Amino acid sequence: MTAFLVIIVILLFGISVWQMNRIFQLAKTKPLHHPDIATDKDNNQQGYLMMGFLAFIYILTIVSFWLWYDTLLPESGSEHGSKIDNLMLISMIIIFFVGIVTQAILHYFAFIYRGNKVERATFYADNDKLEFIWTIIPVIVLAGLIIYGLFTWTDIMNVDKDDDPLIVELYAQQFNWKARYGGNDNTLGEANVRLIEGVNQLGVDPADPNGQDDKIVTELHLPVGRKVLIKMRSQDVLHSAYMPHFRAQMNCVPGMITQFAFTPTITTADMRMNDHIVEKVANINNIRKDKSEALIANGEEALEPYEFDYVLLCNKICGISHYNMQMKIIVESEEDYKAWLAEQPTLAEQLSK
Ligand SMILES: [Cu+2]
Repeated sequence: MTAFLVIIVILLFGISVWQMNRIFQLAKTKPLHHPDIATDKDNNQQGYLMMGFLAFIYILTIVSFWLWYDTLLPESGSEHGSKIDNLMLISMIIIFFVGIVTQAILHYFAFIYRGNKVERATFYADNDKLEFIWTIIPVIVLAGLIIYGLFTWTDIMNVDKDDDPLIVELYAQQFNWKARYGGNDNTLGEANVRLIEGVNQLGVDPADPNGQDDKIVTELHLPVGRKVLIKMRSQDVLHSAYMPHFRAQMNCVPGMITQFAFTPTITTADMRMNDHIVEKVANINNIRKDKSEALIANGEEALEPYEFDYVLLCNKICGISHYNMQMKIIVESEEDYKAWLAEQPTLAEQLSK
């Protein structure tokens, strides 16, 4: 693979040197009938190629939507998610509308005003009215989008203390996640990387009474319908806690605590029955089935069938195993959540072992 890439790079470098040489040759003044001077036939050909390219990018866009539309995320599993989805949808509609119209105009003008031997281009310095129009329209549209985005952002990021959110810490390290619950008092004990020792892998201060009942786990369980305030720390490098199904993402920065709050609205069990998810899972399992057949033919074990789960991923390229830095998230009823949490040992219990 590396050798292949090296060959490609050398080849492209050679082509660019050759092309640059051609540009220098063309830049030299030549007599009117020199073969390097474009004829009407060349201009026509370039003009039609422009229109052909316009058709190509439109067809490519339509085919991409057709083939990969179903790889988009399913319905959001959090309360604020629909606001992000709306913001995204409106931005995309504007981008696509502007893109489609300006590309059409750009290519059409290149085609209709392609060079020919008899006509000369008009020298046209400027037009204040036109420039005013194409400046003011983007200003208004962009200002509208930015203001709408800022309102959405503050709406999502403001945590109302009266909501009594469940406090959970997400702790990032190369290359795994750990979660820490505040225990019965829903308060996390102070922590610092300098206090990491033995089983106390998150550096929770043993002298802080709030930390005694903290619970450290490797799977995130959340009760449906309750706001959760996630506090993030990183042990080593920049990571990013990314929960695509909840439309939530926040950087984890060594030396500081960042936070994000959201309310899960759909349990894992309900999400598994969502039509879009059912279709995705079936698709993945079809691919797995084909792979399994190849594996069995090689005398290896077949792949397990895939089942949907919410997932926490790392969205910052943080090192060699970044791609595998993930944690399962389970959204369940309040009772199931409480039963699960009761089974987890507290930090005091872990430390005394
Ligand atoms: Cu990471």
